[in-house]
Amino acid sequence: MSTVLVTGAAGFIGSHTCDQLLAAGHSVVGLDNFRTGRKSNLALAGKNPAFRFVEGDFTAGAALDELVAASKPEAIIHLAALVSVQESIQNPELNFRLNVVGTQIVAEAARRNGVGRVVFASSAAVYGDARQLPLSEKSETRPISPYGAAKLASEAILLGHAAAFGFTARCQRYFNVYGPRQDPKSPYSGVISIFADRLRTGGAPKIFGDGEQTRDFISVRDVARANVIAATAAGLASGVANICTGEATSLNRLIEVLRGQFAKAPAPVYAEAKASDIRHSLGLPAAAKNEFGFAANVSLQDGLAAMLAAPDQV
Ligand code: UD2
Repeated sequence: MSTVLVTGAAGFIGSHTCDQLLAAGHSVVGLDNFRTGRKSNLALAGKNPAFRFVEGDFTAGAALDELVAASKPEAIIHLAALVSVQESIQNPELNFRLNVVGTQIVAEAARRNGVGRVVFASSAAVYGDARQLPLSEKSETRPISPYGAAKLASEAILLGHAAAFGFTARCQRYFNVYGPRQDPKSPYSGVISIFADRLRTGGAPKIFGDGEQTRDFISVRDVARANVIAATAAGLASGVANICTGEATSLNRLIEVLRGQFAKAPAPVYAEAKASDIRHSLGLPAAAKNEFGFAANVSLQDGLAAMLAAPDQV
């Protein structure tokens, strides 16, 4: 069993990753400054004696280095980030500090303390508005936001460090992640958490456009499992992999599944399409399968049911 340090432990993906690491018998050191993470997300992890939580801003001073030196993790899962694409456009400087400088600090802490592996929360945003689908890791990367650019730069920083200093870096390009604990309140929240929240409170979901746009929606449970495997499976080489299902789902189909689970759910209303929207996004999941044996296995029905049953729970 390993000790794993998780940055951004109180976040949506971070807290599920901690829960699954603990369930698999690993020790976890969780770090978060609650900028966007929430204490309540760690309710389950906090009950486990193998979980230790440290509150703090890892981009300040030598805090991360000291924590890594003291806790001697075999792996770091680096999920702490400025998570909103819109916020990166409004505040590119902050995006640079949290999402690029932050990664450099993690890479250096790994090098100085001989950490064997770093797993990084990258994003399909590195591809930008792709012309050819499905997206493979060999597809062209053309970010169209400071957020996407920072994720791509972070991949390069970690892969370069890993090659030069002899550790393994795994960059996980998450597609559209959904599930319990995703905050529906922000206007930039993922569409599934917004729709689920509307239906739960008896409101009609609003679809921008004709509803035929598609996304590759992946359950946070699958994403957390991909993180655990990438951090703890023996003998992995460095690399980049899409974390996706390989299945395209339209918003109309999504609504159909959601309404199937809410007897009295109102029909959606259609509004003007957003000019900034991309029409389709779809990933090829082969690399994660070939390189570390990960394949998504939570169906959209099951993933949505889990989210609707207990939006704040595991
Ligand atoms: C992600 C980013 C977005 C932008 C985009 C670039 C998030 C949450 N969103 O958007 O900021 O960078 O990638 O590719 O990180 N929709 C509705 N009704 C709603 C909410 C959304 O119809 O109430 C539509 C939305 O217009 C889009 C689809 O649902 O067509 C998916 O939206 P999303 O924000 O969940 O994800 P995405 O990939 O468009």
